[in-house]
Amino acid sequence: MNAEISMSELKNDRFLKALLREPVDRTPIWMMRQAGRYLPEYKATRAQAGDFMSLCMNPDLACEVTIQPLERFPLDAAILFSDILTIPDAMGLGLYFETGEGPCFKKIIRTEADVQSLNVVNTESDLDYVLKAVKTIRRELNGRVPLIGFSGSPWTLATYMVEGGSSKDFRHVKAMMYDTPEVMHQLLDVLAKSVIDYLNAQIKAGAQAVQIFDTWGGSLSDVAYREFSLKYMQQIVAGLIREHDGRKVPVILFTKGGGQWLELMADTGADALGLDWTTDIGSARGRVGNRVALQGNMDPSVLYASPATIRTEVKRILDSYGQGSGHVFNLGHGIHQFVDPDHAKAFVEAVVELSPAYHG
Ligand code: 1CP
Repeated sequence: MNAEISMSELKNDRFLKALLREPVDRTPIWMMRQAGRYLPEYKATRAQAGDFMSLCMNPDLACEVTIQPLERFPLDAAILFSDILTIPDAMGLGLYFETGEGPCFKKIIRTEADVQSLNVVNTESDLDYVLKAVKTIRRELNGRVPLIGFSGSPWTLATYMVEGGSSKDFRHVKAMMYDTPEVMHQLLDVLAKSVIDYLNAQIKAGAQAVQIFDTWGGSLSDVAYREFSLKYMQQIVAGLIREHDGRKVPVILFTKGGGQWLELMADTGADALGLDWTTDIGSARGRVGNRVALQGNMDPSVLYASPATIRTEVKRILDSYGQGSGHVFNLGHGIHQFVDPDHAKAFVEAVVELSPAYHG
């Protein structure tokens, strides 16, 4: 009974259908980092919150910024406003953001003793602000579009925890991985357990699909990717709730720079794979198309070009994927902060206008 009520409540489900490769009237679209600094209204709400973490921890304001891009563009999904680094923060690392710089941690993880000193995360209490945001957003969306929950992959989270913030060369985390692989595995194991718990809690709170962001998996060698990133994402996929409230909860895996591992990623049992722009989506479909849906994959920098060029590139990607369901349009990575919102609009509208020809 519950199931029927929530299914009928969803007014636009083409995103969930495409992830399961079910027929749709047109290709659904959302944008990675669709709530963010390219939107003046986001900057205003963030200023009102004081800083980035206060924005994440305030469910009403987090809800407000989640919905902002939906008010501007005809998007087919909302993504929870939060960050992947909430888990390391809950483990006791003390996350903070210096203005104009990336994320930083007060405590850094480098040794076995450091790994053992990590707090065991209790999602319901330590990350309850995230679950409250999920519930608030679901209520406010009122079935308009589905809500995506997310987490970082264990490897990607580990890069920030060991480096102490963003990194270009991953020197400390890679030294740890090569010199003391057993310590690296201990860390990844704790992270994988926390991610499973965290995503399942988001699903129970109302997330209708989940995405695992493996932003830095592409920095690894082939062998290292399998052992230190893929293996843990596979554990996570196996541990997730796959059906809730009478509907499947699709899982999307996104490894940036992961084009060479698509078959292995499909083997994890995920429903969909996120593609960055370096892989041709048509070839990717040829390799894995019967097993998973594909999400992507326009180069975010195309949004710096004119609306006419953006439209041409959208058409090229739709042609490359070809006829039929199983494609969720997106950027190959997050939208850049200096993009003109009118160009983002031209992008979304091009997908809405051009994609019906590829269905039905
Ligand atoms: O100044 C600000 O307002 C902070 C900028 C910002 C934003 C808008 C950060 C700090 N996080 C976020 C929100 C966010 N982060 C979302 C929800 C917004 C949406 O999609 O609409 C999501 C899904 C993330 C995920 C995230 N955080 C990832 C994975 C996705 C990706 O882009 O690869 C990563 C790597 C992070 C870490 C992080 N948090 C913030 C920044 C600037 C970064 C990246 C730092 C780096 O490049 O190393």
